[in-house]
Amino acid sequence: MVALKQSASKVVACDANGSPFAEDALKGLNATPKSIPPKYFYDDRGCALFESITEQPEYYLTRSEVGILHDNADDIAKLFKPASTLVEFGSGSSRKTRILLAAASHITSYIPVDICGAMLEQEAAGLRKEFPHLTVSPVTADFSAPFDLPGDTHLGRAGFFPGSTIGNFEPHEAAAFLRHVARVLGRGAVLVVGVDLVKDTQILNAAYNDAAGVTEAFNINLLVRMNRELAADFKLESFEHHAFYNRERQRVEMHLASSKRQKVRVAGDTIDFRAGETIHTENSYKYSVDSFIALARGTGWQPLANWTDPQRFFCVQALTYQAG
Ligand code: AVI
Repeated sequence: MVALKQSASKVVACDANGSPFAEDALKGLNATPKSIPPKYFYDDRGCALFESITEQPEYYLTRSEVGILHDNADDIAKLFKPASTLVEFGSGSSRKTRILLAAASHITSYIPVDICGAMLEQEAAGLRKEFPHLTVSPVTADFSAPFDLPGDTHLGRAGFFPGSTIGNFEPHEAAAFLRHVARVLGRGAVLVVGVDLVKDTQILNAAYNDAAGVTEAFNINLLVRMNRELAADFKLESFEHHAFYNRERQRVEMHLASSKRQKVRVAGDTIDFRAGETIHTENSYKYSVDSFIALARGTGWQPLANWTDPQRFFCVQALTYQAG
């Protein structure tokens, strides 16, 4: 389905020939306009750069969401049924989950789902020590594709999808993802989801153009990765990081712009670039509280509550699924 971040997970390393990465890159680079799915940002270096982005002063998203979770953890915890199972879609380091688990001791089972099995096991071991009453059952899987929940989780199921990763889906893909979550969790489920909000263009542009150049390095790392894994010969100095808010589409777009006319070899193919032509590498959709609720309602989820930070930069939404 969609170009997803897969949290801090690492995309499996690929050979240049016939690999999903080679196939997706060539498909995108031979299309007009050119694009590459953003899931390919997240090799080891990309994961580390993303962690660093979340610490940049301009990147308000993580700070705002963590603040909201801290300030409202008790209210969020009240929405979970006794002996609930919490399923996290794309758990990464489970940092934000710890805030919920600490406030909700009646969550007795936690299922982190992530494509990166090694990180899952490491995090699971830490969580078992920190929360001895908690059964931690990691599932190594692509969280946007069907997967089976382990164990007996019928008592109460809750989902957690923080980080505004939902914003990296096209809106119709976000709707498909919410339907998928409903299928995984079932009737009566609660879903807590982090959503970045529409705001002043300058604040959005700054968040994706931090002064330290970390987001730029994150974007350029896609070329580094293609050079290494797809036998490509991108000259890094002839591509520029472009990130800007597209007000009409309510999304921040990231591109890599070719500063000149050039040819690049990628996985045995030759790709022509015009001067100024870009590779579209990511969309990050921004919602209003109400537009996200409308999207969720359209997929059968009903709003239970929502919380924003004092600046109304970010929103944590709680939804329930009673249909089906
Ligand atoms: C993972 N995702 C929500 C981030 C975002 O803000 O769209 C990825 C990112 N791209 C550039 N900076 C951060």
